[in-house]
Amino acid sequence: MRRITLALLLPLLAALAPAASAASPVRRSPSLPVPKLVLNEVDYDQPGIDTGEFVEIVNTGRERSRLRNVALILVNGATSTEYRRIRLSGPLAAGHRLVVAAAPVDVPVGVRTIAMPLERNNVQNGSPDGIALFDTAHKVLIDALSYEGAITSATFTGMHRHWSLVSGTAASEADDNLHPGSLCRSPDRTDTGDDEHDWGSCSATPGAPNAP
Ligand SMILES: [Ca+2]
Ligand SMILES: [Ca+2]
Ligand SMILES: [Ca+2]
Repeated sequence: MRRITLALLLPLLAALAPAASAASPVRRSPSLPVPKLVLNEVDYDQPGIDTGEFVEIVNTGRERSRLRNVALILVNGATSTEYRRIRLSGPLAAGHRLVVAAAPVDVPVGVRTIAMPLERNNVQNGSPDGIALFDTAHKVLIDALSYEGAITSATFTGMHRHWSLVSGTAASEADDNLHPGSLCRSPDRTDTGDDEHDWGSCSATPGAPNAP
């Protein structure tokens, strides 16, 4: 006859025991904080066909940000409604740049890129049109730019609230298809809360500090 030993009993007792772990409160990871990001540079118009569009984003916070809840939303100024959304992803270290770009845009080694969905004409040329960085989890507008005019009552798909894409006075500088330049925060990353003060014309520097 087989002897019942403690070694045999332990697995049986464990199986019969109430599921203590199931009764314990479920540990949820805390929701991600709203990242500290700025739209830092935009090239929405190029000579010829617009195949080199990009949007440069900088993590201006002190912590690494996780971007899975952040969307780059493009807004049509004719209707003040969203016409394109590009979901961001992955981490972005403090001070680092992310470039959302069409395929031909070159960035420095080590700079992350996220592809725009189309080969050309992803970003409308005004006027006006707008770009928003939006935290979809907290429903917070992180940063925005309205160019070639002021969009002050934008709506995003699936939301009833209206958002102003202007901080202070709208930027008066515009991109164009005559010169290979961009719109950028100048000096690099400057954010005083007034778009007219902060945004100017630049040489295009996707993934690198802005150069007037
Ligand atoms: Ca364009
Ligand atoms: Ca341009
Ligand atoms: Ca740049």
